Amino acid sequence: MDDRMQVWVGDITTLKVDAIVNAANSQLAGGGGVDGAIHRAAGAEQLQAACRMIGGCATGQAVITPGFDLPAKAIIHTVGPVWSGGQNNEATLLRSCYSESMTMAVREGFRCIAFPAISCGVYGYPKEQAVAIAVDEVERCLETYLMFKRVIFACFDQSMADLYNRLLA
Ligand code: AR6
Repeated sequence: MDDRMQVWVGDITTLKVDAIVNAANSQLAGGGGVDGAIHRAAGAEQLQAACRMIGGCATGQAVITPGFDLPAKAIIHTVGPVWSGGQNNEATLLRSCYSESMTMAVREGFRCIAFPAISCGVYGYPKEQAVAIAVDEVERCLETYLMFKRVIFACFDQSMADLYNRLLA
């Protein structure tokens, strides 16, 4: 496994990295979960204004805003698929969230970014499957993007971190 991938347990909004990735909704309207935490920590009004300027983001795509009050320079907002049984292109769309976010980071010259477990909360993606896609796709991107120093999988709890650690071991 590529040792540039790391697992970390805690609140992603505290990370001083080039960019943190947000598990957003397609309206970029803010919400609960990690999205809510990011909006609060970045400064809800200013982040919402930036999101309104962009307008929206399709599932599997990524857009970028400044990090505002966050320690991170930028926020890459990506929209994960809602799990609806697995026959509705969920895996391809989730994979795309990771590759589009990595591509966006490279375009910005970023070297260090952090991902939450996209779609693993409200959107109901089976966690083991989601984690396998996350690790596989990030590893694939890192093979191409040699300039990356670190990709952090930020987990809210230890049980999620265990799923990543099992794959990265
Ligand atoms: N730091 C790191 N991880 C977190 C944090 C945090 N501060 N808070 C939650 N998580 P979710 P989704 C974890 O529901 O499933 C929102 O309302 C959480 O434990 O945030 O992609 C949006 O607006 C879980 O493992 O995102 C969308 O409508 C993971 O982050 C919708 O939820 C993702 O859970 C997106 O749903």
